[in-house]
This record gives sequence, C-alpha cells and structure tokens, in this order.
Amino acid sequence: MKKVLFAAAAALVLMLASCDGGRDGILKVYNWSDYIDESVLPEFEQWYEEQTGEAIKVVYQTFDVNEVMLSKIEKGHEDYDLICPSDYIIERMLNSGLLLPLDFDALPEEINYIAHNRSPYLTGIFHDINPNIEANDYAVPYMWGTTGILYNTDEVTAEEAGTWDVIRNPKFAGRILIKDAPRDVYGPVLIYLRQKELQEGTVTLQDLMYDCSDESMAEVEAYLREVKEGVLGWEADFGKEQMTKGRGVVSLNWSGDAVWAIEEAAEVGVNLDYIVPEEGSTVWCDGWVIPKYAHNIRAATYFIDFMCRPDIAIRNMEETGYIAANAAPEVLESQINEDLEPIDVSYFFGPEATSVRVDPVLYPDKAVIDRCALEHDWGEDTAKLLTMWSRIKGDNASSMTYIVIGIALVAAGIAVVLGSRRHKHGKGRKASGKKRK
Ligand code: SPD
Repeated sequence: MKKVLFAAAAALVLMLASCDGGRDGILKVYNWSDYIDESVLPEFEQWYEEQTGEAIKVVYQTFDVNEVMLSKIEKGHEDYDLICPSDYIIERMLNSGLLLPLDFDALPEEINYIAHNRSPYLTGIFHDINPNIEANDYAVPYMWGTTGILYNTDEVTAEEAGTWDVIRNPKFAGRILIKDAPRDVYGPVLIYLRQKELQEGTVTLQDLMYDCSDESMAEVEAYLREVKEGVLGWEADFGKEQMTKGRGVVSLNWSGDAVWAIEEAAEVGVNLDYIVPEEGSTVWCDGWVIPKYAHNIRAATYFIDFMCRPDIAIRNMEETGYIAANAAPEVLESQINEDLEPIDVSYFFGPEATSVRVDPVLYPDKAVIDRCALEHDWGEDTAKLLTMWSRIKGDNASSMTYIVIGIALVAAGIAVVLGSRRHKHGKGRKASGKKRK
C-alpha cells in the first residue's frame, strides 16, 4: 500500500512538473525496490537546498529486475537522472555509450563523501568491469554482496545447503525459491556444472562469467528444467518473506535479502542461515550512474554524494539488510557486534580490520570472496539467455502439475459419461425438478 501511495505521489509530482512546462526542480531516481531508507529522500531535498540554495523534489521509482530497468533506458530513452544497475549492466551501458561521466569536482571538497569513503576493494571491482573504459569515472558503488543459498536450518543441513545442487534436491521439492534474475542463476549453475574443469584448472571462474556458448546455455537449461520440478516460485522480491514464513526452505538469493530474512525470521521463531556454496559463486555490486537522457546532472551528483555520507549509508544498510559500499570507520563501528566471531575484512576496510566482529553474511570472509567472480556483459548474446529464461519460466507447470491436470481431465471425462447416462435415465437435477439458479 505504501508503495502504491508512493508511486501515485511520484506520478502526481511529475504531472505537476509537466504542467509547469519543465522539470528543473525534479530529480528522477530509479532504484531497486527495498533498497533505501525512504526517510532519507526528504532529508536529501533539505540538504541539497542548504548546500546549493536550489530547491529540489525527488521523484523516486523502483524496479525489481535489472533487464526491465535497462530496457526503459535503452529502448524507452526514459529521462531518469539517476539509476542503480548491477555491474554487468553498467558494463553494457558503458559499451553502448548510455552513461555520462561523473563530475566529482562539482562537489565542494569538505562534503565530497564519495572521495572520502571509497572502499579500495570496490574501486577495484568497478575497475574490472570494463577493460577499455574506466567504470569508476561513470559509476559510484552503492551496495554489494554475494549470491548464495538462504536456508531453513531446521529442515536443511549446512552440508546440504553448501552445494548449488541443493536447488534440485528432491527432498526440498515444492519449497525451493529461485531469484527471477537470469544472470544471477545462470552463473552459479554453470559454476556447479563446470566443477571438474575448475578443479583441473582448465577453466577459471572469470572464464565462466563470459561463457554464453550454445553448449553451456543448453546444459544450464537442461539443469534448470530439473530444478523447476521443485520450484515454489521464481521471485523478484517475495522470496525473503516466503522464507520467513517457513513456506520456502531453500532460496537462491542475494546476501542482503538473506540478512533481512534471517533477522525477521528469528523474531517469529523461524531459523534461517545463508551460505555461499563451496563450488564458488558471484560477487556483485550495484552502483549509481547518470544516464545520457538525464536532465538534472548537478542534483544527481549531489544525490550520489549524499548516499555516500556515512550516517546515510548506515541507515540504508539498517533498513535493507544490504552492505553499503562505504568503508568509512563509522560504518565499520556501526556493524561491530561483540557476540560474533572475529573475521578478516581488511580487504574492505583496510589493514586495521584483520580481526573484527562483524556479520559474515554481510561482509564475506576473504576466503569466500576468493571463490567468487564478477558477472560480465554478453552484449547481443544476452538475448539468448532471456529467451531461454522465458522458456523455463513460461512453461510453468511441473510434472506434478501435469499429473494433476491429467487426473482432472480423466475425472471430467468420467463425469461427462456418467452424466449423460443419468440424463438418459432421467436422474439428473433438472430431471428431478430442481432448477439451477
Ligand atoms: N531489493 C533490492 C535488491 C538489489 C540487489 N541487487 C543484486 C543484483 C545482483 N546482480
């Protein structure tokens, strides 16, 4: 309901702006759903006015699927000022000239939170996005994490959840949730299918992130057809709730959704945990970029900066469960929990952080990071995956569904035959004088 009201308010603001003949005082932000503490939006409007003397109104809209967002920009040329795609989509947008370079010098030095709080680790991740264009000149990391398995510890052992094969384990059939995110499912499945080659060293995780060959695509599709037999739902954002209610017991999910679900579930006595399977996985990072159809570049740059202010980053983390791409000491401080075991997160926070008590689901241990790779854009070959994905999902029925439909058809056939016999013998409802309403 809150979302509907928000969307209606956004539409109204846009309508009023267009009646006004322009949208100079409007900042159109397009972000993932459940990915911000929405109370920071009016605070940004106030802060922006204090900093620049100009009024701004944020129009905030959300998406659940990277490819839906991309198509709005690529095909629809929508005039968002700011969007938040994942790494491989940023790569694609860079390749097709859809992004504007960011002007960090537009920000006064004393409030340049982007420069002050960058994590070298994520700067490196973004540097690796595109070998030809420096992505850090076009994008600022927002949130990041891993893809793994969220599981119900009363039903699934850590050993069972510690392999990607859990998503086709018949023991959990009908209680498995899969993210409706084709690249985030394809990558882990291919990593699973190529275990032998990975162990022999004939292929690397990085190689697999570029592998969209017909052969691999066919193998992943065959595998997903088996997975589908036990799938409770292909979900863009409802999986975490299904897990907290105990309806799902295995969920291929992102670390941030997992953190949110683990905490919510604990409050109602459902025990969940999250693991990055042994075979390896993907690490991902979503970042703020300004598309070339943007109108309000200055306010967009200030908005990115505001998101990098440590107190704002902490609030966004607390609201969503995701890890902010912010390596400020205040952020580390806010995450310390004396009940947890110390882990090494120096790769993210720097050399002081070799042994700190933070949540390992949020901040993966270095050993987990070492078995993860970043997804890459496939260019025009992406279409092959999207077609395969709709083939898998579109044909939604499992074999159990076919059995049920078969039984229903046979039963209907028998009923028709018996009905016609009764009719002949004068024993039907009509024949007995009772009228249908
Ligand atoms: N509810 C917001 C989730 C955003 C997570 N982004 C992950 C993208 C992985 N490619």
